[in-house]
Amino acid sequence: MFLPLLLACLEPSPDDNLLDDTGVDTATADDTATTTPVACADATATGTLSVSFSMETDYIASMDEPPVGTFYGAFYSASDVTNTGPVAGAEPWAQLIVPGVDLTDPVGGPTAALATTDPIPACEVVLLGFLDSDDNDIDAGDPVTFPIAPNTATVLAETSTPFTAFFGLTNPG
Ligand SMILES: [Ca+2]
Ligand SMILES: [Ca+2]
Repeated sequence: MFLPLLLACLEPSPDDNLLDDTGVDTATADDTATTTPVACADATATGTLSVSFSMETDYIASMDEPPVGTFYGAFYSASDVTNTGPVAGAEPWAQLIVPGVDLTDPVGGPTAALATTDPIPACEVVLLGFLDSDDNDIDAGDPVTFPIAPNTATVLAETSTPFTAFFGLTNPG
C-alpha cells in the first residue's frame, strides 16, 4: 500500500533535468530549491532512523579528552543544508539528543544503536550535530558531523532504518 507513496518520493534528480535542457539557462535560486531528489515537505508518510555513532580515528587521536559525551543534533531535509550549515529559514524535522555516546571501545565505534528518532518524513535527510565531549556546549575540538554522506539517510515509510552518524572531523573553533 506504500508503493504510491514511494513513487511520489521518486522525483527527478537535478541531473535528470539535463534531458530537458533547452540550452537556455533559466536557473534561479528558487529553481535550485525545487529540484531536490526528494521533497521532504511533500512526503505523506514517515519513518524513523535507528542511530549509531562512529568517528574518524585520526581525529580522536588529536582530541584533548576521550570522545565521550552527549550528542546534540537534528535531521534536516538534505536539500536544506550546505557545507556551511542549514540554509536561512530551514527547520529541522527531528531533534536528536543522545546522552552516553562512547566512542572509546572500540575506538571510533561504531556504537550499538543508541536512539531512535521521532517520526521523520520519508525522504532524504541529513544529520547536523556535535558530540559535546567536554560537557560545555559546542566549542573547539568537539566532534562534529559534516552534513554530507555518510551523514545522509533515506527515511523509508513505516520503517526504522539503521543509520550510523559519522564524526568526520572536530570543530575547528
Ligand atoms: Ca564542548
Ligand atoms: Ca571542546
